[in-house]
Amino acid sequence: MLSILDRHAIGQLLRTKGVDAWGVAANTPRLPLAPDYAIAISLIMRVDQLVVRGLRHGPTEDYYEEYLRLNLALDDATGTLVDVLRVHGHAAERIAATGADSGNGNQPFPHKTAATSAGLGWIGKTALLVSPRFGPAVRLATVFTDLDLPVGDAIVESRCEECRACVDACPAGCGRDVQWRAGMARDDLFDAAACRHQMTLFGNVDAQICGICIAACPYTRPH
Ligand code: B12
Repeated sequence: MLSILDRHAIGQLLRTKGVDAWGVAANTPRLPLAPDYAIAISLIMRVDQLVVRGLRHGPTEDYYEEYLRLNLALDDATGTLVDVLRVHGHAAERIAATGADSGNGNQPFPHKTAATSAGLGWIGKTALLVSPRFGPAVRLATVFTDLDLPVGDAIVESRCEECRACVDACPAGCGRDVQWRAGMARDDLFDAAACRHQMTLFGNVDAQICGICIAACPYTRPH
């Protein structure tokens, strides 16, 4: 049991849970679709690099396994963090890695909103969170709480500049080659319906996933 719950203690806890990066965002004023807590903690787990390399032409079984593994690991990390926050007398609620169980009807809180607001990255040209350390090869989850923590500097615009690697790689042409700014409507950036349809076309994996845009990003490659 952690005796003092501060940024350092939370960092230690999250490391033991396999979290690769995390940050804190202010949730006042309330972020779109967010529950009513002052603080959002954004968690990142990196997708295995070897698995990402196999994604250049479409999804693989290995990627699907990794996707499931990361969703479970993220949900374990957020579940533990919520438990620890509550034991210390704080209100806390987690948003699951995937699915629509945020308590906001059918629309989940978008994890990317907390991640950019915490300064963990920006939104790229195919609407993914691009971490400067890991590229878009990450999965995300979020915990909301009333614990007072120092917040990160929000990133409010894209750093992709002229790069259009993900736009050119996408077989469905989902990216519109637009530079993201915080608050921009997703449709101005990205065609989610075309992405969703494309994911039904891959016959080799029994799941609706893709990942070509993740593999295409120069930030994904090890440097
Ligand atoms: C529904 C869904 C889909 C749908 C729709 C995609 C979409 N972009 O909306 C479909 C089925 C098409 C899809 C596809 C994929 N998805 Co998906 N999906 C989700 C899910 C469950 C909900 C997303 C949603 O509906 N959001 C509503 C829209 C409006 O928001 P958004 O586009 O997600 O995010 C916007 C806001 O965050 C806003 N924003 C960002 N910063 C800020 C700051 C401020 C202040 C404001 C106001 C707004 C703002 O800009 C973002 C971009 O438009 C999330 C999990 C979650 N709860 O976030 C995963 C999630 C977005 N998916 C993810 C992934 C990886 C994928 C796929 C690669 C599939 C795969 N695993 O193979 C593809 C690629 C899609 C792509 N290039 O964007 C990851 C993204 C990781 C990352 N690096 O960004 C998520 C976060 C899951 C996770 N736990 O990691 N997905």
